[in-house]
Amino acid sequence: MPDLLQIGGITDAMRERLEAEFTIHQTKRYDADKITHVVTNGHDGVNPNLMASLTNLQVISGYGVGYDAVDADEAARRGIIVTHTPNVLNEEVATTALLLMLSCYREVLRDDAYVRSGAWEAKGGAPLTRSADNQTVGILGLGRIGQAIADKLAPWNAKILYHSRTEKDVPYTYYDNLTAMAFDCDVLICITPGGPSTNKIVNRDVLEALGPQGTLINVSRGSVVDEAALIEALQSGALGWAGLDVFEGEPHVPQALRDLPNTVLLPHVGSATIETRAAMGDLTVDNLLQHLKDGTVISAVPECAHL
Ligand code: NAP
Ligand code: 8YV
Repeated sequence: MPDLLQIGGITDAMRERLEAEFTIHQTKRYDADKITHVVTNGHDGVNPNLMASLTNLQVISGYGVGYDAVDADEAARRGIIVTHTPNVLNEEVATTALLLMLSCYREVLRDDAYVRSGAWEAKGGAPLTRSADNQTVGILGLGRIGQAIADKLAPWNAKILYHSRTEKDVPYTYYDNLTAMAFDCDVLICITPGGPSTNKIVNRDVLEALGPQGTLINVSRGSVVDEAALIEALQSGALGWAGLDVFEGEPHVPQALRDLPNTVLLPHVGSATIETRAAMGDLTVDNLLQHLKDGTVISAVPECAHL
């Protein structure tokens, strides 16, 4: 059986299907020249030294849509196909973005604590919150998930603005400048890929443009937002609220972010439901099994689509 290197965890269902077709290696005790396939995840990816050491590697199958932890250009240069799991998680990640936005607007964590602490009985009704209806929402990255977020915002009667590299044929207002969009919106939702081209593009200027009444939602990658600038803006009141699923050094989350009352923090669970993770796991394995069968894959990343 061909040799598969497993990086990071996989589900029991994935293991069962993979074990039937591959010898799975999880430790450092393997013969690098024998490994033809790798299964990994969006966080661990495959580091450059490992990629270079696996001289007979043919496919890297990623459990996740974001592949910033793999150098896909270098993989393509080496003839290695990188695959990912687009589309099957669009709705879940969009739901997570909405969950964070609604939690910030309606102060869900504060009010939950209000009930649990007995403050309701002791002090009476909780302070009022802000309505999430009729807001202007700027989407940074109107791709597969960005479009699902726009669709899910419809019942809240949101006005949608967007910034991406290219203008799309959509009924929303395009901004070629992120700071200008941040000036014009109440909520900025980040859903671009990570990597060098988006590194800290949500910087101090963007956060200040979003302003004291503004809300930042990040479900993309921690690297997209300048976290130090974000903490300062939230502490000073230059930015109103932040709902974050991803962080620069996750799983480490700076104490300052944890201490702030105007943040809602999630442990990178954008796609983390039983149903969606099962669909992602199936596609991750399907890519590997199809490659064994006929040398093709289902969902190569764009950089490897020609291989
Ligand atoms: P996608 O369909 O490729 O969409 C990406 C969007 O980002 C596109 O609109 C693209 O613009 C835009 N973009 C790329 N580089 C940009 C740049 N430098 N400046 C401005 N816009 C840029 O990807 P997707 O499937 O929606 O996934 C997006 C990302 O979400 C993933 O890569 C991953 O990092 C993140 N994600 C997070 C979770 C989570 O658990 N929190 C789960 C899934 C995905 P163009 O169309 O103009 O190229
Ligand atoms: C995964 C993600 O949790 O798909 C992505 O890009 O960020 C998440 O769905 C991550 O890739 C870990 O596998």
